[in-house]
Amino acid sequence: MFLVDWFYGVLASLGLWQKEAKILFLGLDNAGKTTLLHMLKGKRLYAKVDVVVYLVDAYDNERFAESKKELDALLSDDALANVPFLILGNKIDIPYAASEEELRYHLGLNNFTTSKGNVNLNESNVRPLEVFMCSIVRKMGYGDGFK
Ligand SMILES: Nc1nc2c(ncn2[C@@H]2O[C@H](COP(=O)(O)OP(=O)(O)OP(=O)(O)O)[C@@H](O)[C@H]2O)c(=O)[nH]1
Ligand SMILES: [Mg+2]
Repeated sequence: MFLVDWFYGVLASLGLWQKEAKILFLGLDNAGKTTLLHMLKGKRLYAKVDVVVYLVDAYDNERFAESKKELDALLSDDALANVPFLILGNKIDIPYAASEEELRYHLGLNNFTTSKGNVNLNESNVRPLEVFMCSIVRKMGYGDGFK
C-alpha cells in the first residue's frame, strides 16, 4: 500500500496523474532506463512522442562519447524536431560521478539553454532541452526534471 500511495503521490506531484503524455525514454544500455520505468510504473509503448527523456550514466565516463553520438543523432532526427529533451545524468549517488558541468561539456550541450522550466514551449524553432542530474535508486533529481 505504501508503494501504491507513493506512486500516485509521485505522479500527482509531477503533474502527470491523469494526464496524457507520450514519453520516450532513451539512453545507452545500462544507463538506467528500465529502473526509471519501474520507478514510474506502467510500461507502455510510446507512439507519437511529446517528450524525450535521455538517460546518461554519469559515472561511466568511458561511454560519454558514445552517448553523445547517439544523442546528436536523435537531436538531428527530423521525426523529433522541436520535441523537448530531458537529459538525465543518472547515478550521481556513486562517488566521482560527473557533475552537471562535466556532463554538459562531454555531451556538447553547453550552448543549450539552462532556464530550467522557464522555456516558452510555443516559441518556434527553439528546442527545450534541460539537463538534470539524478539518482534514480535514491529517488532524487528526476522529479525536478519532469516538472
Ligand atoms: N548506483 C546507481 N545505480 C543505478 C541507478 N539507476 C540504475 N542503476 C543501476 O544501473 C543498472 C542498469 O539499469 P537499467 O535500468 O537496467 O538500465 P537500462 O538503461 O534499462 O539498460 P538496458 O536495458 O541494458 O538498455 C542496474 O544495475 C541498476 O540497478 C542509480 O541511480 N544509481
Ligand atoms: Mg532496460
